[in-house]
Amino acid sequence: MIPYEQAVEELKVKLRAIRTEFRRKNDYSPIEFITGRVKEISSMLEKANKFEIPHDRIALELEDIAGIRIMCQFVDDIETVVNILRRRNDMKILYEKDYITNVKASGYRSYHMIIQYPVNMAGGVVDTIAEIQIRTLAMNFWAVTEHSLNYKYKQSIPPHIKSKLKEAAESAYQLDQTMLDIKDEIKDAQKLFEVKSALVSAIMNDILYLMSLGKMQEASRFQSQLNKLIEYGDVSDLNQLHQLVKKEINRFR
Ligand code: 0O2
Ligand code: 0O2
Repeated sequence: MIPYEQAVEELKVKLRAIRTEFRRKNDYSPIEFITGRVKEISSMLEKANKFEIPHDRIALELEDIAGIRIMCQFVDDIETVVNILRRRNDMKILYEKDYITNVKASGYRSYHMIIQYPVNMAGGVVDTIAEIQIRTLAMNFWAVTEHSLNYKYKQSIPPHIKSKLKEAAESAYQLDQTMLDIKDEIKDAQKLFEVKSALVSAIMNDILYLMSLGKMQEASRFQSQLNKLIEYGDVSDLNQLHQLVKKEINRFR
């Protein structure tokens, strides 16, 4: 399992870096969060038995031993993420499955990319296969819930629960559509939050610098102004305070 564990760990780090990159630029990130796992042995054996895969061929035929899940806030973020992944040169996309256009009979929606990912082991490069599932938070909520019911009922969920689940899948899809309608509004609010928190960090850094110059009184005055603005101020108030702190630093430098 070592190459698969390595693949999952590397992919999580690399894909989380995409989110960090967007956020550092105070930009909206199409990725909300990422999880990853190596398939449980019991789950591998169950799948091998279902598809009559001989145990010595499991590593070759099961494509989701290494699994990565990327969660997005909005349906159209999925396409953005897919395009980002298609452009990467550290993985090779073998094929894609679009269960968003082609909803599964269960109600399952998600976009899957099966990739080949090389892992550098002590003895050389090992090509692993991994499955990347890309879905919205609503699709994920539904899939995780349905998955646990499948586990409980050993794949045969009673018909009345099955039909409730299909209804819930449609509601989740409707929720995604409604959220898409107000996406710009939500994105603006989130961007504003990023800009404000970047400004607060910059002011805090400058206040600490003033302290390091021994200007405790000035620093404490700015600190109490900042405390008020964190609660009630807007971006322009914070900008003004930032300019004042910088001016003060220049005076003492
Ligand atoms: P942050 O800053 O919260 O994004 P590991 O690599 O060991 O750290 P592992 O074992 O894969 O991570 O953890 P897990 O439980 O799969 O979760 C991975 C990340 O997804 C964690 O964040 C969780 O906080 C985040 N996460 C899980 N569920 C949700 C959810 O429902 N909503 C949101 N927004 N995040 C969730 P990080 O990467 O540790 O840091
Ligand atoms: P786990 O526990 O998530 O690892 P299949 O023919 O559907 O049995 P196949 O051909 O390998 O499976 O590929 P598919 O359909 O793309 O499914 C791969 C994975 O997608 C599944 O892994 C699930 O994680 C997810 N998935 C597919 N269909 C459903 C569904 O109806 N409900 C939920 N909740 N998840 C689904 P595993 O192996 O089932 O399990």
